[in-house]
Amino acid sequence: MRSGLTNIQRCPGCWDTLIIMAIKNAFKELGIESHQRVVVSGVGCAGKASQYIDWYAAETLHWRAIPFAVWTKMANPELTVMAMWWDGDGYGIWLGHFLHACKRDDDITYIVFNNENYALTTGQSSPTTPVWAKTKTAPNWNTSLPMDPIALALTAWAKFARKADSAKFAELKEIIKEAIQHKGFSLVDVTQACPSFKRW
Ligand SMILES: Cc1ncc(C[n+]2csc(CCOP(=O)(O)OP(=O)(O)O)c2C)c(N)n1
Ligand code: SF4
Ligand SMILES: [Mg+2]
Repeated sequence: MRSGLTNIQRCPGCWDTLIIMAIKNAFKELGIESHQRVVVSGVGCAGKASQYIDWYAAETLHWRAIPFAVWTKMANPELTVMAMWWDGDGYGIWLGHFLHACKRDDDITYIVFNNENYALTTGQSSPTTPVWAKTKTAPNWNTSLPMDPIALALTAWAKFARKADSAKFAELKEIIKEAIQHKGFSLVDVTQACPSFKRW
């Protein structure tokens, strides 16, 4: 089990690797080369993911991946810009950035690694934790219902909002390709297994 002290090492069998590989393969199949793309991440277990592959990358603060990505796109509209965020980060601490990016229809692709908990900090409830789940901050059960990211995005007028699953690699890659090709804001909310803390 991870210590929670670093976001460089990950637990054996962590499924975020599959999401990263799906993103990498999606770019490759679309013929978008490393100098044509920028991937921005926030803080979370996969925070360093933006640095694992040969793309221009920025690992930003916990809640700044979307603004950084939007500014990057404004500075150079020729670039394909992606923001990688996590459920606690993107739907909790700085939900506002997400909703306003939907509303403005910023031309970025937004991939959320949704493991339904705050994993880097060792397994607290996040905005998407199911109500029946037991977590470090809910030892009996969660007392509130989980947020629905797709419904939230649609409420804020997003035109592309899709769910995907890291266990269905081929489908995940195709959805990511569609999201990258979509002009305007696109959300892909990826259900991610977290063997250390998500036991539901
Ligand atoms: C501004 C700020 N607040 C809190 C933290 C502490 N922190 C680091 S990771 C994390 C939770 C991450 O959960 P999530 O966004 O779901 O990513 P995961 O680790 O589950 O992939 C928190 C609260 C921080 N780094 N910065
Ligand atoms: S998401 Fe879960 S399994 Fe993956 S590194 Fe974090 S704690 Fe470990
Ligand atoms: Mg999480």
